[in-house]
Amino acid sequence: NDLRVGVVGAGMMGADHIKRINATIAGATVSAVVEPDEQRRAAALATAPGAEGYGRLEDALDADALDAVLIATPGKFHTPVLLPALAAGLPILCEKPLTQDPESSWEVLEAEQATGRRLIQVGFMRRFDPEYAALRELIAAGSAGDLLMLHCAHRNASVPDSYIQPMLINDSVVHEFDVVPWLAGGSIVNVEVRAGKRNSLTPDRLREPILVLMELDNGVIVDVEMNVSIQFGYQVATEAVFEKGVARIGQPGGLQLWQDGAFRIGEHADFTTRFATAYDRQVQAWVDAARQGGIDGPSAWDGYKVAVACQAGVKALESSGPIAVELPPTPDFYA
Ligand code: ISE
Repeated sequence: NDLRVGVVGAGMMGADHIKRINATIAGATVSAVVEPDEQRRAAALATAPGAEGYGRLEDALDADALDAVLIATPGKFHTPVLLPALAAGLPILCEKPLTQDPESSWEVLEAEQATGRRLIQVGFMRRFDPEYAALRELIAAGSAGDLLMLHCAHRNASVPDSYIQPMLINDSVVHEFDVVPWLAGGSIVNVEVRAGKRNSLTPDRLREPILVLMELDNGVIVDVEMNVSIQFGYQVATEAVFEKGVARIGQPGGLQLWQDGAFRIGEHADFTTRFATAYDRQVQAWVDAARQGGIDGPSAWDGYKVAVACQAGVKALESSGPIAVELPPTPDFYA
């Protein structure tokens, strides 16, 4: 039997996941679309034959319309969806961030622990990107020597009107806060943000690009260029510096064209194509695990750790110098 997935939130990511589940993912179908906005709900339902529409998750739960929940609302709406989904004992794939701050993330951890099972997978999809996975293997294998530094570039062509200054951290660098420790095998001890010359093309409400510096407890240092008005396209790339070499991921690929005295290669316009393979692999891994009642990917504890790093990152955005990232001991449940 297919896993009946309820997708909560039918914005850009929700609509993308609905299409993905019905077209690409084996063993799952979208059975419910939960979206308060009627127009968006209708548009999503038109792409999901057989699915029922609901305004609230509770109504879909009352109708026994789903076996698992994919949460794709903006981060500030995650807690009120996570709590009833946990109470119903359903496996959950929650788009990043887990929640907006460490306090609410802790509340979610407690609710998950009360169910006695790990039910929440957080949508840090970069862990499912083949190149990130290859770099992690290289680091772990040690064949190029120890990892010393990571230079990360995180560039968006532009951002929507709803994107405000703290989202540079909470919505964007949130990914590096998860994937950097996953790659480098340490945890973040502090975060610093430097803002240099402002891009005159960025919206008035933003001051960027920014340079985010992180120090890990294993001595590795990391810089992230966070840039959301780069105009030309979407680019997420990393250069890893080892004792005996350098590795790069996220370089443009595909068709190369020499014409009219110039050389061209394509670049992505946004994350839906750049990380399409990662999203596919992430959702398939989750569906396979959810059919057995579990998860297969970043946990709620990973989500909590990132929330703590984001809180330090936002503080760093508003002050000068490094801000410490202080984590409580890992609860036994997540050890
Ligand atoms: C967006 O919300 C994402 O999650 C993308 O992966 C990220 O690159 C972008 O900067 C965010 O706004």
